[in-house]
Amino acid sequence: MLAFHNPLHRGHAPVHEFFRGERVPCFENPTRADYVESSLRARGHRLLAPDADSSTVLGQVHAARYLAFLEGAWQQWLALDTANASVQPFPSVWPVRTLRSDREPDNFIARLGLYSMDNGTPLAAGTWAAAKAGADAAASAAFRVDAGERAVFCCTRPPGHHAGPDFMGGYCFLNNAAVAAQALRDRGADRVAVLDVDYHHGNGTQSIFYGRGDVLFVSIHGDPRTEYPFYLGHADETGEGEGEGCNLNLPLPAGTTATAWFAALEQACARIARFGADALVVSLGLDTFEGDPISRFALACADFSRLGARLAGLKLPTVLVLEGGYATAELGTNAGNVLDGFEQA
Ligand code: OKP
Ligand code: ZN
Repeated sequence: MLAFHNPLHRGHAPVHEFFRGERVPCFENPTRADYVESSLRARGHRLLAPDADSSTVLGQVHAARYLAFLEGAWQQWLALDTANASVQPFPSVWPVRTLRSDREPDNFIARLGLYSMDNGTPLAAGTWAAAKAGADAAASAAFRVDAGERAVFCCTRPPGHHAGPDFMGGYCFLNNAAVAAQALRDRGADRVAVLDVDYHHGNGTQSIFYGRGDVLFVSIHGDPRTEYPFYLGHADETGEGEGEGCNLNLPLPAGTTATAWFAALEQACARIARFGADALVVSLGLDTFEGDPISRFALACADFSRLGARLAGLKLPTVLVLEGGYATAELGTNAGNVLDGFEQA
């Protein structure tokens, strides 16, 4: 399968995140992409550098003031203190209910809170460049599929599906799946389906398309009553306005194993078929794997081949975008199994 990699992903390498009050090494780190890339090369897949500029599409899925903040954030952090080059900024205050989010404070940390949903999404020197190159990879994949390629994989990090119209969160900055879906719409697909199979609900993608009837969002994920992102992803979220009925959440309890998970996948596929999509974008999180250190489903390596085959069965031009997956040593195997399962179906 043709794949785009992200030549700048390594510049996004924050050192630590918070976990139960302690600082721990980042789960979302550059070795993830290394494992996936080397597995794909070993299995004979082609890896190209992005050849499209996602700027226009980014302006359609994210707010201009959020993009401007993200692009300049590291420089503004350094401007506070040159010693900040080796320190990670974290938000410490957020505009929750009753507080105003329409005005940007001057204070950098206050603006970081305005544009963040959590304190688990650290910035590094190369974050903007990495996230932008990842969005370029997603746009490149969409353009290839529009030009007739059956399926294209986007092997990129940081992930994107928690990033909403105007905020970062859950290790995500720019919503790569939304970029791919919007790029497909711009190139003439009348209806696009986004299927999110990451363990965590893709709150950002849902929010970006919630009021739209031209993009269906379907997600299978850990029940937000117990799992991140907690505040979105329930079954009663069905879309609004033009988008009413074009959002389907299939939350499953922690501990779910293959039988129940693939039953939910059948429901998802039935909804996508009924929608009459012209193209499919898959938010391919691999953290449903039984060995994942921060997730609680139990798919085995072989289940990812079955997933790939089922996705191919939808018979739609398909962009697959890497999201989560933190059992790094097995990440290459699981990504490769999806791609090979897809191609051998
Ligand atoms: C991103 B993706 C523990 C951090 C957990 C949230 C998980 C983000 C998952 N301090 N952070 O959907 O795989
Ligand atoms: Zn995830």
